[in-house]
Amino acid sequence: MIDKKKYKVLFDIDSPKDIRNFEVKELKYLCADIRDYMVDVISQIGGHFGGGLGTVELTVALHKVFNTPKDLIVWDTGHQAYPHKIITDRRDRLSTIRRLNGISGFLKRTESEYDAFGAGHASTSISAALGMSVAQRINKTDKKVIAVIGDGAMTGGMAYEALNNSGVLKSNIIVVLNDNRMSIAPNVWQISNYFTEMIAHPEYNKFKGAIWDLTGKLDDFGDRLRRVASRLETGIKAVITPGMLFEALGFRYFGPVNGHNVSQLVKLFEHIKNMSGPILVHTITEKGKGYKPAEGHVQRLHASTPFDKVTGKAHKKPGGPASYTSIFGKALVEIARQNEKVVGITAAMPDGTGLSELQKEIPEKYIDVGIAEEHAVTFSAGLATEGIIPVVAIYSTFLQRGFDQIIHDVSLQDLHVVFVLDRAGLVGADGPTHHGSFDLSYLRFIPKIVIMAPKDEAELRNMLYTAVEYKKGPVALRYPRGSALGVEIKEGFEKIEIGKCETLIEGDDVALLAVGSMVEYSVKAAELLKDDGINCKVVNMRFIKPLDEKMLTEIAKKYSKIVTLEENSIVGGFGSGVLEFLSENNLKNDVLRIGLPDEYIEHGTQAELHQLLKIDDSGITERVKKFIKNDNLKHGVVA
Ligand SMILES: Cc1ncc(C[n+]2csc(CCOP(=O)(O)OP(=O)(O)O)c2C)c(N)n1
Repeated sequence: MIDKKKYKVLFDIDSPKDIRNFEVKELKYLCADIRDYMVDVISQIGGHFGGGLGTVELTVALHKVFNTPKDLIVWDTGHQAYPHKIITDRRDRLSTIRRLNGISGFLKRTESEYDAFGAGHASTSISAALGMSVAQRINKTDKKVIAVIGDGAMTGGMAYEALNNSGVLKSNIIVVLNDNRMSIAPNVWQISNYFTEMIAHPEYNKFKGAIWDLTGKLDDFGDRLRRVASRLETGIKAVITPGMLFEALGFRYFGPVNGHNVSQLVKLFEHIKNMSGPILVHTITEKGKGYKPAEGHVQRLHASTPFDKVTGKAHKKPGGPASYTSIFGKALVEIARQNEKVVGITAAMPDGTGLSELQKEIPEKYIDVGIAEEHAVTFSAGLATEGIIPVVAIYSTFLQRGFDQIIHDVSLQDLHVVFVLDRAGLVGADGPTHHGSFDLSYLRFIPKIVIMAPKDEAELRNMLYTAVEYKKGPVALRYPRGSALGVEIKEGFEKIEIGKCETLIEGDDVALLAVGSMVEYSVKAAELLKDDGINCKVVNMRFIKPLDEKMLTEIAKKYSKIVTLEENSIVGGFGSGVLEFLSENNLKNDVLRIGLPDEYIEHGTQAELHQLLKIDDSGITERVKKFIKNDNLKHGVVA
């Protein structure tokens, strides 16, 4: 329960308009309240945490100076926008964040008129804001447009494409670089080293000799700076500032400024608000600011399950089976120890993907490329040309970013790259921006690629081994978020025959062909259906590509009714593959495709969503029963 009386001003505010009536010196009370409120609420329910604590002053200053919602603030990625949500009509619903029917953990246009642009995936803000700013010109309107982007998101290539384009278009756009030197893990943004060295230098813009010396100490960038400095030197005066990079791209650079000094921020935004052309404001902030336990553990408190407010420690969860993520992380270390060619690649998600295990055990085989999934894929292709075996661990949803690279740089050249897609299927609280709903569809039509999905953690280990040993071209391995099944894990690894499925249960009435996470549900459903006198054959397909065509033909000849089950969109996924095969072979079975419907699925727990979509054991049971009775022959539609 929240005690409203303990907050000085937070509950006097109904919208940012009220903030505009505050004296600047009063804003610090609001900032303190927002911080306290975030700690009070998020410690009880969990959610993204550290990022938002770092953007409190920035958020208040932006809403104080700019006329939102008319003026447009575009938040990058979105997890750091909780303070924005609190002061823009969602304060009282914060306790529902990321829960079924509650508000989203990210920005969402349908949720509030203050959310100018949806977010969830990183590095989109400058592009979107630039589009909005050009629209002002075309529409002859005068809304201000502000993008707020983190230093982590600045490791993504799209941010530079947008910066470059902003300079060319000379559009009126303000980019606020929220630099806390952290991604989820410590950031790998090379440019931040440049800032640090520049800023740390006591007289960096006074003594060009000192700067000259400094640029010489910077590796690659040093050469470029040296060239630019030398050109400037021949002009009137040679001055190098931390903003030179942005100045070169056509931005006016302001900073670095203390992003926790709200009055200074207000003053600065007032000063630049009516300037034309691209402007970059560089704020230095601290993730977890103002909450001691988070200041010490910013990585842990990027997002957290409910935690103890005093210690910052997450409440103990009851023990259970290890997660697929950690099983993968450990298996990769074992494989990398046996095979010196194997390296692990992450796009800024060492913990999320389990690669932190490799980082800890064999650091020289671990590479973090930043939030740069496209680059991760082509970089891996380059490694593969030289006989290295890259294991690229990227969440299903984020690999969408590397789609063309998988086709053009990897598959077309038959390069052996192993893609490991964690969070394949519904991820739960992160919702539609993060669900891994599409990977089977966006990978399946790529010629020759091998796609597999394990039914449990023992199979995951063997599939990883099989993928590393495969050598002929790209292999993708997908598995869901969360705990594995707790099955016994044998020492060592076994190769699995490519394209070979396994039958788990024999039965004569209907065939359930399942992949990955749906295998367990199918086995349970088969048990339930037995009580109704329906005997199911249950097959763990293992491979989405190549399909086990021999087995499929046999099944199609024996069973008039076939059910396909996958935790992927039913459009273009495994079930579609089965239908294509049957059709091409003139096999005319009735097929029910069970999977994710052709729509975006909101947030909720994984179990809640599975139940709602009728893809859990009882949902499957109900739908198969109807199917058997011929009530539900509309292929693939949620009954
Ligand atoms: C394309 C993409 N890849 C990975 C992620 C996962 N992710 C969420 S937040 C984050 C770190 C962002 O760092 P930064 O932009 O500096 O923001 P901060 O958390 O420091 O405020 C990452 C890697 C993502 N959201 N989008």
